[in-house]
Amino acid sequence: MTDTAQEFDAVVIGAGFAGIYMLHKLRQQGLRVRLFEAGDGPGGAWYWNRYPGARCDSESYFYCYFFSDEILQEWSWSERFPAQPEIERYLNYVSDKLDLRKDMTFGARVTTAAYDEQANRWTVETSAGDKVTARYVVTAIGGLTSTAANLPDIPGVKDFQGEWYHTGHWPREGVDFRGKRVGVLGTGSTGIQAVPVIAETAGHLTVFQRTPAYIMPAKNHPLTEEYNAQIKANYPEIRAKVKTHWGGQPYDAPAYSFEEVTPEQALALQEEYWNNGGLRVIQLFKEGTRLPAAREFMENFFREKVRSIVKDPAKAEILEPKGYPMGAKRIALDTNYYETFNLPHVDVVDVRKTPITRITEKGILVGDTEYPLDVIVFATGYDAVTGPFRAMDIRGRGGMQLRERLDDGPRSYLGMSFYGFPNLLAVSGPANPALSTNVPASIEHDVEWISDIVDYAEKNGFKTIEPTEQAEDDWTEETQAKARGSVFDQADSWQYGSNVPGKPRRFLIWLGGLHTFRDRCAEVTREGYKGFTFT
Ligand code: N01
Repeated sequence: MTDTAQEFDAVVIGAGFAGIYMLHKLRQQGLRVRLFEAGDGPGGAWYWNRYPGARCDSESYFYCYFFSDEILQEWSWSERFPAQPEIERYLNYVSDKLDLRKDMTFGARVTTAAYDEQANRWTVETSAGDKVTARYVVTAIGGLTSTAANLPDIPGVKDFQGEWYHTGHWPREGVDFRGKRVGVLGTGSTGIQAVPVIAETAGHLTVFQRTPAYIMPAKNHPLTEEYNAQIKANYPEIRAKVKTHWGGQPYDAPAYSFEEVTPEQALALQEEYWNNGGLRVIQLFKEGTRLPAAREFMENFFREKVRSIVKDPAKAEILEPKGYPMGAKRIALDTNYYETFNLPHVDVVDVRKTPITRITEKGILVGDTEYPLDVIVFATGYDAVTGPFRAMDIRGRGGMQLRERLDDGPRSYLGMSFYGFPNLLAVSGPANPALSTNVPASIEHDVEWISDIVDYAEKNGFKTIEPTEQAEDDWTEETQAKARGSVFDQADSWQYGSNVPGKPRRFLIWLGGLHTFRDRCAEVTREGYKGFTFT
């Protein structure tokens, strides 16, 4: 427990990619900082998400920090798409390398942060009994966080007598599926990664699918020393590309226009992208998923792939992505997902066609059919972006509740600050581009921008940083305007908040792209932090 009497310059909440770098930056500025983390070690999302098959969908050579050449050169990734334990090791390595642990308190979930206008200090309390004060509070809590795990409101969900787990709260010691009847509910990125690994040991596996995802093969493989050496030699160029790319990825712009290639060429290109693996599929054509003809072509290609891999036509029919346009929900990466349904002990049940009636003591009732289960795995996602903020009691000027401010959807200025909450800053908060990009790249940007504005306030003798209400209103509206008419508008998804009953359908992410966001934030800085007031 951290000494009750302790006063800090800044408190950072969370020890994932964002919190680790934020702590480092603020400490470099000479501030006295304390970081609180609910888990027992660094990792954030990569600490909690230790479900079977958990793996990153971005390639390891750019799913990492770019701020330190030494770290880039010293650390070597072992696989193209790193698995959870390796990313957790990486974040532990960075924490040790920068000697951050001494300023981190683990096993302490921040419950309350309250602003005292008179003293201009925040009082932060944790589940472990810590109570400290600070001038600044920086949230680094992520948008898809274990505190906001989404357990579906299916009747009887608490009646089940067997074991059940949510993928976002996976037990450290793992789960023994050997010989058991397992049900997986949810077929987003997480379920798709977990299913093939669970099937390796389960006695019988039933996958309950409501919406079939569009899925690309990861084509994951180990990385050779030679490849890593080449990557390390190219890091200056890779970093430059990350900084100018829409999604913070070191990829070149698409070279082909769908309208300029023949159908045969389009097919050959699509096949090449499929064989290379990874999420670049929607970057194949210049038109992306915007041109309906290009999108339909890609959608049909995907369906054909499912039919060619899954031998049982009835299963293939259920698994084929349909009912919404590709790109309206996040495309997933798999390793042997479709192949798993060729195993005799693996079934898929279409719970869109026949909805789940209830969860019983013994299993899941779909229509009138009960599926008896020993274990249920809920891969049902998150109350994303606003959920992790709403899980804390954050009170600003005049007792204003951030939770209430976020009732109607995401609200912020630049996804990093909130009107009414002086000196509360958020790395990749609501209405920020991070979750539409290579997240560590967005995080690095936000951490550096926050560190700069804090530095500006400190050097100019200002005590508070706060956006104007107008700036927040405008940014909040712009976030919705950017999503309106986009492909996301055509489906329910966590990005729209429509995966959680009762949550308003408001887009949670600023969709302008990371390169544009960098420019916008730089412009705000250039214009004397336009939209902010300092006192
Ligand atoms: O969650 P999801 P996730 N009855 O919300 C189903 C990131 N991520 O944990 O689509 C039946 O996408 C729901 O069905 P439907 C990534 O950004 C990253 O998989 O609502 N089904 C859906 O199938 C990702 O997008 C990596 O019809 C119900 C599933 O549960 C985000 O995390 C790896 C239901 C939830 O899918 C979230 O992914 C993994 C109900 N009542 C995840 N309620 C990386 O590689 C929900 N579902 C970095």
